[in-house]
Amino acid sequence: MTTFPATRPWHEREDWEAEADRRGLSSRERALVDAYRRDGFLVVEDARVLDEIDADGIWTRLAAHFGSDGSGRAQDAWSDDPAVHAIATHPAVLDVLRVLYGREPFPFQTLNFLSGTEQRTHSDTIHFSSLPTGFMCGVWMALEDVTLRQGPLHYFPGSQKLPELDYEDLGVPPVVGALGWANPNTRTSYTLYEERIAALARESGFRMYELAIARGTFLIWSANLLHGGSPRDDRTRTRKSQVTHYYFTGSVPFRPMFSRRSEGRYAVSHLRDVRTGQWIVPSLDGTPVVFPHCGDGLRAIRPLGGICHALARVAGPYAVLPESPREALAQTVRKVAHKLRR
Ligand SMILES: O=C(O)CCC(=O)C(=O)O
Repeated sequence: MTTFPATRPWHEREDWEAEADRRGLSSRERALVDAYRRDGFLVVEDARVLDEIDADGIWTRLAAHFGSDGSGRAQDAWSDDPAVHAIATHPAVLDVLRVLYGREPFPFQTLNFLSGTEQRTHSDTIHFSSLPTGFMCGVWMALEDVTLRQGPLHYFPGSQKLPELDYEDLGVPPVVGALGWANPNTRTSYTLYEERIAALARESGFRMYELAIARGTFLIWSANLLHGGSPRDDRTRTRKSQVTHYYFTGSVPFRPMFSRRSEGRYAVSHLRDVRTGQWIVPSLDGTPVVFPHCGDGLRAIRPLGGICHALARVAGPYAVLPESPREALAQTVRKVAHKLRR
C-alpha cells in the first residue's frame, strides 16, 4: 500500500516557537498560533470586515434556498453571488490562515444559513480530509449579531487533538452504493456516526462552548475540532451566517465518509478554487499524483516522478483527475498545444 507523507501543519509541531521565530511572526501572530494549537479554533474580531460587502442583500438574493421556518442552506452560492464570494476570499481571513498553516489556503465550498442549523456534533474530517492530514479548516462568519437564543454554533476546545476518526474507526458500516446524499445509505451511516460522536463528546471530558458574537466576527476551526449547531431556543429569530471550507496547497482532498482508507481506496474530490474558479491540481507536498480507478467510484492515490508535475505547472490545472502517468502527460500536452495555438 502507498505510504503518504507524515507532514502536519507547522502550528502542531512541538518546536513551534522556534519555527515561529524562523517565520518572523509578530507577537500578535504568535499569540494566535499558540491559541489555535491549544484550542483548535480562533475567534477573530475585525469590525470592518464587511464594510465593502453587501452581506445583507444575500438573504434576498438567496431567499429561494430557505424554508418559511428559516431551515435550509445555500450551497456554493459563491459562483453567482459576489458578496458570498467576497466573504469566502476575504484578505482578512486568508491572511490569518496563511499564518496558521504556512501554506496557501484556497476556499472550495460555501454554505449560507439563514437560521441556526441544529446540526449534531461532528468533525469536518468525516466530510473533508486531506493527505497529508490536517490541511483543511472551516471559517464561520456571523452575518448578524448572534445571541445564545438563536441556535448558536457550539464547539469543544481541545477536541482537535483526538485521533481523526472515520467510519471504520467508529464501527459504522461503509456506505454501499452511490457516493452522495441522494443515496439513503449515506444518511443511515451518518446518523450512526453522529450517535458515536455524541457518545465520544460526552465521555471525552471536553467542555462544550457556544458562540455569541457580533456581526463580522469569524471563527476558524481546525479540521478535526468537534462542533455543531445548538437548538434554536427562539425559533422566530434568524441566525445569518456563512461557513466557508478551505484546503491548503500541496494536499490531496478526499471525503472520508465514502472512502475505505484501510483498503487504500479514496473518494477523491476534484475541486475548484473559489478565488479563481479554476480546478486545483492536488499534490502530496508538491509531488504530483495520479488516481487509478479501483471500483465503486473510488480511486487509489499514487505519487509520481517530478516531470509530470513540472509540466502540469506550465500547462495549468487538470480538467479531470488523471488516472495514470500517461493520462497526466496526455492532458498536459493537450493543454500546452491548445495554449500554443491561441
Ligand atoms: O452553523 C452551524 O450551526 C453549524 C455549521 C457546521 O457545523 C458546519 O458547517 O460544519
